Amino acid sequence: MAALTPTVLDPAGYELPLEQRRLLRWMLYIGYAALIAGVFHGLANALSYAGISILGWFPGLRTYYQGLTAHGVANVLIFTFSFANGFLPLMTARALSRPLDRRFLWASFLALLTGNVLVIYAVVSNQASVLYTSYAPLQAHWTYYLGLVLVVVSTWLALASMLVDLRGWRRQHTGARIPLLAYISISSYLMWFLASLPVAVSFLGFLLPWSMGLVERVDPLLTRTLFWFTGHAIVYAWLLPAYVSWYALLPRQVGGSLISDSYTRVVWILFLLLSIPTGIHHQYTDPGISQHLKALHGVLTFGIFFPSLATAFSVMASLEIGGRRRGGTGLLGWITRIPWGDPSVTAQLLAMLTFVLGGATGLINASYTMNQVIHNTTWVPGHFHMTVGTAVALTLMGVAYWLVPYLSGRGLYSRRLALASSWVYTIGILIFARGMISGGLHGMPRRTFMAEATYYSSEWRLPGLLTGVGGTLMFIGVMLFFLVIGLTIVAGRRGEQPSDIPVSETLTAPALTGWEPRLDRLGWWFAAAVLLIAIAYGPFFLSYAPEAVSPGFRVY
Ligand code: HAS
Ligand code: CU
Repeated sequence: MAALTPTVLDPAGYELPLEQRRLLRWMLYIGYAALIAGVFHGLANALSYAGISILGWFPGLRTYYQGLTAHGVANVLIFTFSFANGFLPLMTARALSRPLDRRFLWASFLALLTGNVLVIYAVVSNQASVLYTSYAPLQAHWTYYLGLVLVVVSTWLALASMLVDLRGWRRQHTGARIPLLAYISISSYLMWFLASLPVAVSFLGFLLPWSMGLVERVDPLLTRTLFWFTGHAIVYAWLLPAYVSWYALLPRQVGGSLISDSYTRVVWILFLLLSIPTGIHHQYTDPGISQHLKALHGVLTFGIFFPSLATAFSVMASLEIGGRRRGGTGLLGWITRIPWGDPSVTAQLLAMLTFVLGGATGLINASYTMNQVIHNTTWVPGHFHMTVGTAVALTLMGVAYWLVPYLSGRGLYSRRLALASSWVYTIGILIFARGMISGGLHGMPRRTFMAEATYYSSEWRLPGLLTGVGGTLMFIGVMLFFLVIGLTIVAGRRGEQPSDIPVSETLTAPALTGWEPRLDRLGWWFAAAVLLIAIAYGPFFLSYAPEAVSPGFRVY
C-alpha cells in the first residue's frame, strides 16, 4: 500500500470546543428543519400533476405560488446553505486540528438566523410569492430580499471563519501542504463567494431599493442575468459539500481509500474556474443576449461536466477498493460487499446512482438546440430533483446519520428506519423523475398548478400520475428521515455516537516538490477564475445599456 497522508489522518480525533460544536449543530438543525418544512408543498405540487389538489389542507396558504416559493426557498436555498455553513467549517477545523474563529462563527449564525426570520415572515405573509428565482418585475416585500442577502452574508462569514483558521495553521506549518479535507472545504466556499457577488449586487443594488420604493423601476433582463450569473454556480455550492463527503469521508465509511490527493484538488480547481462562466445556459431563450455568448457558455458548460465525470471515476474507485478489502471478488462482486446495511453509506450510494441520470439530463439541458424542446417544461424539475433533490439532499440525509449522533452525543435511533427512508425516497424519485421527464418531452409545463389548469393534453396523463405517485413516496421518505433524526435527538442512547468524523486516508500523499504545491495557491486560481468570468460575461455588461423599464407587479 502506498504512503498514507499524515496531514489528513493526524492527529486523530480532534474535537472542537463545545461552544463551537453547539453553534455548528444549530446551523445544521436549521438546515434539516428547512428540508422538512419545504417538502410539504413539494407533495402538493407533485399531486397536482396527477390532478389532485390538496392545497386546501394547508392552513394559511393563499396561493399555489406562495407554496411553491416556500418549497424552493426552503429546500434549495435555506437547507443547502445552512448545512454547508455548519459542515464545511467543521471539516476545516477537523482537518487543521484548530478551533474556528469564534466571532465569525457567531456572526455567521446570527446572520443566518435573522435572514431566516425575515424570509419566513415575507413568504408566510404572502408578500413574496415570486419563486426562488426572484424574477423582476414580480416584486416581493423588502424583508424577502434583505433576508436572502443575510443568508448569503452568513456564508461569507462562515468562509471567513475558515480562512482565519487556515491563516493561523499556515503560520505554524510553513511549507506544508494544506490538508486535503480543509482544502476542498475552503475552496468550495471560495468558489461560492465569487459566484455570490452578482446576486448580491442584484438584490442590494436593484431589487431591494425598488421594493422599498426608493427607485421606481428595474430592468428585468439585467437582474435576471445577474441572478443566473450566480445561479448556475449556486448548484455547485449545493453539490460540493456532498462531494466533500463522497471524496473524503465515504471511502473511510466503506473501508476504502481516496485514490489521489492531487486529482481531488484538480477537480476542485476546475469547479472554481468553470462553475461561474456558464450561467447563460439558463437563458438560451432570453432575448437581448448575443448568440455568441450563448454558444460560449454552452461550450464551457460541457467543460464543467468534466470534473463530475472525474468524480464518478474517483468515487467508484474508492468504493471498489473498499469492497475488495472486505472480500469482494470478480468484476462486480465488490459491489455486494460495500456495507449496504449502514444507512449513511446506502443513502449516499443511492444518491450517486440517481446522480448519473441527473448528470445525463443536464447535458441535454446544456445542448443549445435540445434546450429549446425542454425549457420551461417539467423536464427541468425532473433534472433538478435528481441533482439537488437527490444527489445533494439524500447525501446530506446520509451524512446526518453519523453527524447528528456525533454532534448530539446520542446514537442513531433506528438503522432500519433510516435505511427504509433512503430506499423509499430513491424509488420515489425514480418514478417522479420518469414522470416529469417524459411529461416534459410532451410539453407539460413546469411551475403550473395542473390540478386547476384550464388546458390539458392526454399525453400528460401517465406522466402526471407517475409524478404524483413518485412525489408521494419521496415525501414519505423525508418524513421517515424526520422521524429517525427527531427520535435520535430526543431519545437516542447516550454514548453510542461515533467518537470522530470518518476522515479517509489517501493512497497517494501530497507532493512537496514539482507542480503539485501550486495547487495550493488558492489566490492565483481565484484570480484566474475572475479572468475567465471577465471573458464570459464582460461583453454582455459592456454592451448592455440597462433601462429602468418596469415598475413592480404583485399578482398575488
Ligand atoms: Fe442543472 C437547470 C445543466 C448539474 C440544478 N439545474 C437546473 C435547475 C436546477 C439545476 C435547480 O445547461 C433549474 C433552474 C431553474 O429553476 O430554472 N446541470 C446542468 C449540467 C450539469 C448540471 C450540464 N444541475 C446540476 C446540479 C444541480 C443542478 C449538480 C444541483 C445540485 N441545468 C443545466 C442546464 C439547465 C439546468 C442547461 C437549464 C435548463 C433550462 O432550460 O431551464 C452537470 O454539472 C452534471 C454533471 C454530472 C455528472 C454525473 C456524475 C455522476 C456521479 C455519480 C457517480 C456514481 C457512482 C455510483 C460512483 C457528469 C459523480 C457508484 C455506486 C455503486 C453502487 C457502485
Ligand atoms: Cu445551470
